[in-house]
Amino acid sequence: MRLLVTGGAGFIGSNFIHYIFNRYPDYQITNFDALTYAGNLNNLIDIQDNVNYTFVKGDIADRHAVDMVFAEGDFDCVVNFAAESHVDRSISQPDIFVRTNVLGVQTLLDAAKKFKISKFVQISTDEVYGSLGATGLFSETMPLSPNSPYSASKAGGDMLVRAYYETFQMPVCITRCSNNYGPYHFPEKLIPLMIINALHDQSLPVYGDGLNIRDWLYVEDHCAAIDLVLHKGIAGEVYNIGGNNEQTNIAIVQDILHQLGKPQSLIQFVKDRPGHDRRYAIDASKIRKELGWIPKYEFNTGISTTIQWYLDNKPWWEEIINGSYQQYYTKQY
Ligand code: NAD
Ligand code: TDX
Repeated sequence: MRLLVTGGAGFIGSNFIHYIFNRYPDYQITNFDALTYAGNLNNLIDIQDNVNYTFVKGDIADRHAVDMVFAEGDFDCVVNFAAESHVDRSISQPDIFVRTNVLGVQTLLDAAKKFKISKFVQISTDEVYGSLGATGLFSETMPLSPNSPYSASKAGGDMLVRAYYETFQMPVCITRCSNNYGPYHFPEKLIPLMIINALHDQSLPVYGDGLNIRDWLYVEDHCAAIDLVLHKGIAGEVYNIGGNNEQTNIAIVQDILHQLGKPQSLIQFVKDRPGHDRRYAIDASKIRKELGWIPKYEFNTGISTTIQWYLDNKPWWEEIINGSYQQYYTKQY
């Protein structure tokens, strides 16, 4: 298999490349990534010299660069992780989200069509469905109702993938996963931010009342689901992915402080995120039944493993928080 992974230097993409290498050591992987602030080749340092791994720096919205990588790669399949992924940044700077998450997807689809790719997997998100009330779950047949510029741009990408299936019969699948956590998670996101702030005895900024709910999944379980969709997913189908693990933000933050032996007084309630979705919860019965996906990690195990990873990999996150990310974070508060 010759596989193109776009956005492979980010959080989930780099975990996915590791996952695929462990499971299919003979696969040839090309990682095409623009190396934005979120892209980090240190995530892949252990495989950078592997003969079956190639890194190409490039932008998915740059047609020339995309055509070049497809022409050289002779790929069988594409998995697209490349995206602007942080909701807060989409509120202050929506333009780049539309460029990458909509135009970038269309550019990749055109190349996949031209080079007759046999499977294109678009990595989307549960956020395209909008926000839930106290009950109910997101199912694949629900109308899309995105509330942030991030989720609206992801929904735009999904609509193009759908349209290329309907119009050109392209072999595409879409996955919509809930919140991931685990190694290599960029420290602007809730869980790594809270771990790192706690380790520095800095305040932990909880938006609003802290009672917003997310459905958390350990990243390796997400990778296993994508593996199944890549190999067995039916063209034109959407697969929801989630671990039935709803948590309020405040419960997660309290747990992190408890596990690190830090005082709960570090919690600071701050101004709410505009348009903050109240609750996400996934019905993943389709991928469980049709593709046989079973998540392996309980939240208790996954969160402890994640906290330990941040304790063991201080140089990885120190390099990030000492760089340009610091300017963004200082501007936030
Ligand atoms: P991330 O921000 O950690 O990584 C994104 C990667 O894409 C980075 O390596 C970045 O350099 C690259 N990239 C950005 N713009 C690019 C462009 N124009 N061209 C090429 N590369 C570009 O994101 P993540 O958390 O790993 O998310 C990966 C995908 O999974 C995204 O599509 C996201 O919408 C989706 N997703 C994320 C979560 C989550 O909880 N993190 C949940 C569900 C779905
Ligand atoms: O400092 C914070 N304080 C806080 O209370 C941050 C960064 C977040 N939060 C809250 C907002 C959310 O309710 O925690 C929750 C999780 O926030 P994020 O980590 O920013 O994730 P979220 O907005 O839920 O989106 C994530 O999951 C779906 C990813 O960033 C998306 O890329 C993915 O599609």
